[in-house]
Amino acid sequence: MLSANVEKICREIKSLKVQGARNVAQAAIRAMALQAEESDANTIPELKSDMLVAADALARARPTEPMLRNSLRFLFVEMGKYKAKDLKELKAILRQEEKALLNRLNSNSAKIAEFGANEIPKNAVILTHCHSSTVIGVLKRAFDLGKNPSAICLEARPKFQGRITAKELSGIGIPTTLVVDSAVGSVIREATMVLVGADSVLSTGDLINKIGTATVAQIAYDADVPFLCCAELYKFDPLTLFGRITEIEEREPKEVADPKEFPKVKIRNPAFDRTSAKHISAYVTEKGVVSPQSLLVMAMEEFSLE
Ligand code: RUB
Repeated sequence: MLSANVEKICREIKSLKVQGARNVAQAAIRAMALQAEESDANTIPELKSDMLVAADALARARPTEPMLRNSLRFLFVEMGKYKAKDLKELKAILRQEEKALLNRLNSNSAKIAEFGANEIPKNAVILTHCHSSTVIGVLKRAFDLGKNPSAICLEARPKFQGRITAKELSGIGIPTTLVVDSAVGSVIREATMVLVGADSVLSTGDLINKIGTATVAQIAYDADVPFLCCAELYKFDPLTLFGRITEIEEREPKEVADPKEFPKVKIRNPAFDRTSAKHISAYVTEKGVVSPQSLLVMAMEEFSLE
């Protein structure tokens, strides 16, 4: 049975109270440990079945998030390596694996921050879209290294996550400008480079990220402004190697406008879009800065698919 706390975390992920691929994956990893603690299972098979129910509910909370699915899969693979003698031992193993995985994600994030900051020239103007904790980490590191970056944030309609980015960056001390999404064409030539995060990276090297990212990339490409995506390998969706079509999450129309005010209008709210690899200058990963084509090779190693 799903624990009440895990149900709450699923609701928070669905409602975007917890947002951004990394934050969602971290919340899901913690939720799995909570499920184990709060389960009323009496046997190991019962507990494992509860864990599967929790994993399924968490994965469904945001369908466009391979980092979430890869993290859950990793926990099950690790759990399968041990032969726990009783429930107490299995729960202890889970707690240990939860901590190990969270530490690993933090260490990946620090490596991306280092590699990304190296790519940023002094006094650069970085244009960014939506809210990516990974991009914030890169900019903070560049700031700490004395590179004096400044930022232009697109606000990311309809949920305005770009405003969170603007608040966080200005809070660090980075000079920050906030503009509406449709201003991207007007400000792109003021930018030294574009940095965005990733929800999913496909076997083609294409990127799935917040709606509007594909347009930003196209505009950056036409203006000759480098477009970099900061993403750890856990964002790679291995199922796309086998022909899986990435499902783009369609969220509630009311996030865009009140349907009662538009009775004869169909309101749509696709949350993400697909940026072609040809518009992506490079991916900044925990293993270094690579072309979209090389990312596949590294991801295959990571997932032992070679
Ligand atoms: C957030 C978004 C972010 C990625 C990467 O969308 O598109 O760019 O999730 O974030 P939403 P991070 O607000 O709909 O979740 O780098 O923190 O993983």
